[in-house]
Amino acid sequence: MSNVTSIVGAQWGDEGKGRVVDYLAVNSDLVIRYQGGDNAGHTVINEMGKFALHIIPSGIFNPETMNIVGAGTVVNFETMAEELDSIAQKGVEVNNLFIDVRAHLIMPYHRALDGAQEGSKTQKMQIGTTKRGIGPCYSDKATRSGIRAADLLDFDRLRNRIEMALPQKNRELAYFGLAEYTVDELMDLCAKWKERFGHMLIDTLPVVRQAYEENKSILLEGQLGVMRDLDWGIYPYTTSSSPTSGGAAVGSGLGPRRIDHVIGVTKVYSTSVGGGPFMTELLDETAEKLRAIGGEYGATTGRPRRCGWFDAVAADYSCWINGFTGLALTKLDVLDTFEKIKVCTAYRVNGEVITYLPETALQEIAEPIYEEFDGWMTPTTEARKWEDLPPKAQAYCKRLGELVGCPIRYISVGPERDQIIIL
Ligand code: 2SA
Ligand code: MG
Repeated sequence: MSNVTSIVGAQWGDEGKGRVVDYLAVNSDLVIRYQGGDNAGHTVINEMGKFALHIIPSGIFNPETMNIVGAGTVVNFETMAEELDSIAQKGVEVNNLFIDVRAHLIMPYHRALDGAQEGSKTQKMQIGTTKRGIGPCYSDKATRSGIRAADLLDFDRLRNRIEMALPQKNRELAYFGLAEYTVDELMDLCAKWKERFGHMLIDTLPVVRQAYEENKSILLEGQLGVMRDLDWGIYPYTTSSSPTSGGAAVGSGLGPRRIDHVIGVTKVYSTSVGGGPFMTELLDETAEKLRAIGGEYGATTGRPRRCGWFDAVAADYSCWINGFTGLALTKLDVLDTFEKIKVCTAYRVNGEVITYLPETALQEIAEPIYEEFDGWMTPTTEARKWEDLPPKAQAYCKRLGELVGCPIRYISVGPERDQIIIL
């Protein structure tokens, strides 16, 4: 029996996927990061230390696990080199890492253009990107002018690709008053990348297929969440790829029917970083308390995250889009000192009460309608099984599961690897 599990962010990103993947990776043969780039910030704390992973799959800490940066990703070799060095310095073996030759390369012009495009927008229109060049790189992928990892393996082809793509990129850079690039300069950079990463570039599909056929345990690791999905998120305030379980199939090379479990990871409150509607956002001292206790700052950019109550309408939408088979609730302990806790169960839009998630424009004017809970006012960080949780915390978790319509499989009560309850 195969065992393929896809780990998906059920909210706006930063749900704590890193800690869930880190936990599950211990028993996985293969971890595949299926989309996105170094915009992600997966915080993992284990016996080797505290890490913020950006592009490297969270299975890297387990020497037995093979880690793949999948075909659906966009890779910046500059930041990947820094990331690899920083985790290697803490004693983590980084030999078990491979990158699919189909992955697209984030070129220096992508990063420059990301910042410039954002900078040219009015504040209201700004997406609040991480300025890592994600959007511009996926744009080039879509227009078929991208440079792929495979191109590094054939320098004649690489030169042709760069010669084809660069004139247009330079026109865009010039439009924003930015420095242009020469073909030779980019070829030199690519030569440097090839030297460092060439041995990791492989066609991962035969490996993935063999692992599947040998009934290995495979984990598909997404980044961000459904609400930042290019198709189903709060467009245009989305990322440029598909964090959903559908994206997991596409980006990893495992057809949808081969995915056995889809775990939706969600905090027991909400956070969002970047622009766009966020219905349950709080702008008062409750938000500050959530931010302070939850450490809600961007793991990549350090930006303070917007904070609010759990949005069950958005989570239900997320469950439908992804077909969750189980939920992982994270950061339950963050609510340990809240006397009252709220959950959004409907919205009021133009005077009408709705219980489904509308499109972006209506989200902008949707007002949350809340159900209120008494807090448990007891530390939960030491709980290791369901029975250890205070009854009010149990009631809260149960209600979240009911509202989302999905069984709860995991509850995390702290950042350490063992601070997790399995149901
Ligand atoms: P991009 O850079 O083009 O993908 O940005 C598009 C939108 O997606 C949001 N986004 C994120 N949201 C949450 N977490 C992210 N990763 C980092 C973290 C973010 C950070 O883990 O904390 O450090 O600031 C992430 N990456 C992108 C982004 O805010 C845009 O709204
Ligand atoms: Mg994150």
